[in-house]
Amino acid sequence: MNDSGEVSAAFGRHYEITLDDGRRINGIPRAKKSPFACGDRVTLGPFHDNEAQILGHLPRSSLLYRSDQWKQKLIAANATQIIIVLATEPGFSNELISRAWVAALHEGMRTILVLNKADLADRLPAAREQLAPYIALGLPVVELCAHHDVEPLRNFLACQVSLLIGQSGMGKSTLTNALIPGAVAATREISTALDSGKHTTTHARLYRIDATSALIDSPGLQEFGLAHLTRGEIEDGFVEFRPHLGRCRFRDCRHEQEPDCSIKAAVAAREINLRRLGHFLTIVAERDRAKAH
Ligand SMILES: Nc1nc2c(ncn2[C@@H]2O[C@H](COP(=O)(O)OP(=O)(O)OP(=O)(O)O)[C@@H](O)[C@H]2O)c(=O)[nH]1
Ligand SMILES: [Mg+2]
Ligand SMILES: [Zn+2]
Repeated sequence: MNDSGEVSAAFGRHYEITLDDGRRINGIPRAKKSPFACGDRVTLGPFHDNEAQILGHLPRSSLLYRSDQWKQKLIAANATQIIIVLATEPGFSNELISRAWVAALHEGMRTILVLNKADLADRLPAAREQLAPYIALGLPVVELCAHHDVEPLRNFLACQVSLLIGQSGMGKSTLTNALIPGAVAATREISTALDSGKHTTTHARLYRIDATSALIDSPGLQEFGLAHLTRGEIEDGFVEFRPHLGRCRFRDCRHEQEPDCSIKAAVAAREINLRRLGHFLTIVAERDRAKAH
């Protein structure tokens, strides 16, 4: 039987594999294109020193990725939930929350929001207000300060493979270091302060907590293209649309300018947030442009 292991870090062209006995080796994909992601269970060829070829991956329970018209970027495999990390400062994008949530729903993953940097008290009310539409839709929001107390999040990690995801500078790596004993993920303090526009984390890394739970820290992202999803799949990701779907006058209604559109009626009745409809229309339009190429 071949050796197997788990991808614990994805560097693009090569991977760190943690073997079942805890040893770490360097995994090299056979093809130039490397179709593996952090969290993948992989089978390995013979070892040479500390290196082995990756023969393939086992079936995945989930695969989170983003894509535009040119390429797709794997984020993590086998994660059971995403934790979208937001902060009182710098500002965050609601559209990115909607996009990540759509992607997670499509993969059958749970979504949790963390509002970090709660210590910046003067920014807290505005951030809370910005999150109100998501709270109304039932997404759990955990407010905390990664520098002082991460306990509010710990209960959410049990028996889950959790992926920390979000824009750069929100505090994903700071959270990781606080949650995982011995973790030394680089945070903004350690990387050069001059490079303020740069992402501090450059590759995804998985930290095993125990046999059934793990935490994945990932690089900050600005974009979350969903070109790989169909229009219907994107629609499914807007949970508040569900009671209204199939009730528009036209079966192929795009919920734009059509008459008797039940989604627009729901917006007028304040049952659907206008901004969320905006996110939906933007994502679908972008996806259609990508497919047209
Ligand atoms: N005031 C305050 N600052 C925080 C808190 N958590 C993190 N920070 C700071 O926010 C900055 C960014 O933190 P990182 O953990 O590097 O952010 P990241 O999300 O991992 O960023 P990328 O790796 O670039 O995606 C650092 O200067 C942290 O010290 C917090 O709870 N309160
Ligand atoms: Mg980081
Ligand atoms: Zn409609």
